[in-house]
Amino acid sequence: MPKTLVEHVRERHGDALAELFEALAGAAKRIEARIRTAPLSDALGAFGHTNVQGEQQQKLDVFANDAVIGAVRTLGSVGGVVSEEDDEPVVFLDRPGARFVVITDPLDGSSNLDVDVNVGTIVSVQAIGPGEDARLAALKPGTAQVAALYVNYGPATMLVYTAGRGTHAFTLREGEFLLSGEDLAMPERGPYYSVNEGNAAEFPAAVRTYLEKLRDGSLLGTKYGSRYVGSFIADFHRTLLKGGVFLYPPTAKTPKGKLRLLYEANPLAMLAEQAGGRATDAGEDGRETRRILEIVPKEPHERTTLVIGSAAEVAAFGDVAAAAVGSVPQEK
Ligand code: AHM
Ligand code: MG
Repeated sequence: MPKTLVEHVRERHGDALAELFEALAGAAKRIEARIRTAPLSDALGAFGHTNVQGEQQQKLDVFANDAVIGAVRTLGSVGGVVSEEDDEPVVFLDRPGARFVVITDPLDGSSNLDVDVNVGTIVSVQAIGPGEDARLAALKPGTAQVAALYVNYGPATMLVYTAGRGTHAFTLREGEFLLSGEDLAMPERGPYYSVNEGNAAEFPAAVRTYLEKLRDGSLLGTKYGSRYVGSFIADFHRTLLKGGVFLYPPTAKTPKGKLRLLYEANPLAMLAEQAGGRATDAGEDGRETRRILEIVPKEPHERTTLVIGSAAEVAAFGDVAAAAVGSVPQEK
């Protein structure tokens, strides 16, 4: 019998993190059960509220958010939750023993729900120091993350986590997340790039050049294929296992990128790096690229551009972006 998630975390990282993971895995199982039968249970469709991102909340967004918050609320080790779905962080009062703040996108890719395409849950865990406010504790660079995980509700439901000692995968079977891949290593390079090419006309010149060179094989010696689900977890999970690169560059609509630093880019950047991959921003505004995990956040819902994946492709993007710095006159 393969090791369970909780056993794995307890052995490597101790009781407190294992207890937190048990709670988060419990939330994932509730979300999974609800998603699997959603078309039969009136669980699909809009909830009728727009979140702080200006996006229509789906009923399942609200269910997933309640599931995550409800699961960790009773743990004395958790001081609060920052969620994509809540404008303000939820702070649990009177928690002298709080060690963690949970930062989450409870149901990422929810616009794909109505068409039965993969969605995911993302969690980043930051440490809270004695007396530290949960909101401020969340506003640390990704290098300070204690742990990161996602759940991919795909043909199999898989939970992938790191707590700083490798990236490990677990598959849900009969109510238990069981170890199915230990110390995952992202291929050094891969066959695919993944980007919403519908926005290509709005991408900076460096991004367009990079994609062209991947397609024609002049950058890394092979011609790249294209894959894009439009669910970050599905696109990242494929990139983790097969290699390649996922990009969300600036667009006219989202000049600072679409994805959120704290609960989308940071946790997946930690998982990528722990598997030998890399993650940077797209070096917008005529700057060179920055490592995602070193960006100092200013507010919980801030966005970033993102280039994440195998070491070779992300490094090559950095080279193309650096060559473009200074070649385009910047507006004063
Ligand atoms: P969401 O958090 O509102 O679900 O939005 C995030 C999703 C990601 O899952 C995905 O990578 C991205 O939006 C796709 O955006 P686009 O449709 O612009 O390509
Ligand atoms: Mg989301």
